[in-house]
Amino acid sequence: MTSRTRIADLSATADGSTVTLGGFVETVRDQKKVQFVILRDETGSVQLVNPALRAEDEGAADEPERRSVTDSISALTGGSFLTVSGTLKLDERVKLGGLEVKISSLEVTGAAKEEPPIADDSSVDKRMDWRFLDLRRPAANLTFRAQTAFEHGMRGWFVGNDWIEIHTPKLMASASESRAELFEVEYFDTTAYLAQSPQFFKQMAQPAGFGAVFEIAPAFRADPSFTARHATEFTSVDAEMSWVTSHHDVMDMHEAVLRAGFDEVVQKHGAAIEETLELSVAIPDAPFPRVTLAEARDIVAAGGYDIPRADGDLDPEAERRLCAHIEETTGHPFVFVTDYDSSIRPFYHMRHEDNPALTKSYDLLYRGTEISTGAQREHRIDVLLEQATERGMDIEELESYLDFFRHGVPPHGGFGMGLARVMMLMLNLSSIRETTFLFRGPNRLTP
Ligand code: AMO
Repeated sequence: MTSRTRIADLSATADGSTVTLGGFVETVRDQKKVQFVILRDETGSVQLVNPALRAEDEGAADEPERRSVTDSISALTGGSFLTVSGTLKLDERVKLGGLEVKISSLEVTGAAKEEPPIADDSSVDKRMDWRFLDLRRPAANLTFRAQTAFEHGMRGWFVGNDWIEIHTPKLMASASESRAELFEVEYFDTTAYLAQSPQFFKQMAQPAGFGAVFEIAPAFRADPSFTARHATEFTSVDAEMSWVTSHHDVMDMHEAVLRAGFDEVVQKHGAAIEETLELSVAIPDAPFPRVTLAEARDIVAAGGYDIPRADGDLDPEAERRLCAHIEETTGHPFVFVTDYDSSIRPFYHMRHEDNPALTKSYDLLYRGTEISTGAQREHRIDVLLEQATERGMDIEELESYLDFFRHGVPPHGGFGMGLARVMMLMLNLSSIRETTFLFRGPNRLTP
């Protein structure tokens, strides 16, 4: 293992120390009297300096070494990985962090054979073609650090509250959500489907007596959309817990999980996000605003917008308008929209006792975009069967799911949330392509 100092740790290292760094070349300035290299590692960047040999240096013991450093720098290609040793000099005049390293030895450990094919202003598609180089951008690096903290904060909440983490199969015998968005996979002499959601399996943990479970894992949707918020493969954060009395219990839990995630991001990276992305991330206040779908429709209509969808669901424009209204009136960037019509919700959502036309469900919107769906589930087998039949579901195909409800199951509910969507909105980025490590869409399967 190469022993090296991470660039972020240089500022806490004593002036005059000998340090070894490892990173990639961001820029080279090869001047007559002095050479400068900006080296970046996963924590930051630093200026390396190599003064030119002077007449009086000739014949000195270190002359061959210094000559070789100079020649190596002259031949450097942008993007090459280097190991560099040198003397740390704290110098306030240096723009980059007030320090620089005077090179004593340099090894090109991973040479770039060509200059980088992309620049910061390349198109998103081109950047995605060269994603491993695109990810070298400090903002991209920070995005995934923030995501790590966000997941860590949420996982910390789940584990701290004694939840069980599960890993459910991504190969399934039947659809769990709409059949329209299903990927089929040849599976020996039969057909399997890629899981659209861990919905059935996280619910199965309830009759298993697990109490409360979560999963952060891939989900697949054969959705041909090219929007900023759709992928064919995405990371879904799923939670499901027993003993809920309504979808409001699920929302209480959901906002606590989110706040724990945000808390971790703010603590670990709030300052860096402010500096690099020029935005301030705040922990959202609880409780988050909650409006019913009927109220949401009224709010949007009062703002002069006619929702074009025949089924009465909010379209993306209505979601944007609703969020803008909530933000304006409450200052809150999130809003739960509750009590969706039964006709536009999956068969497994529980309906209101006193009004079966409405479900005990919600969508969570953040800055104008849906990030999550949640609900109390129907756990009474006779009612569930009725709802599935009413929907024209293939009951035979559902048998193994329906079995979960025939041997005793507590009331339960949960949510599924797209990780990349939350990160996109939190960091004010334009697309989930920016917050997905390797994006998968209808015409993207590489790299
Ligand atoms: P739903 O289908 O609404 O609900 O999905 C939940 C959340 O997953 C994210 N998401 C997507 N992200 C990127 N690309 C996609 N194609 C995509 N599709 C969905 C969104 C969405 O809000 N089983 C239910 C959840 C539950 O009730 O527990 C479900 O999957 O952020």
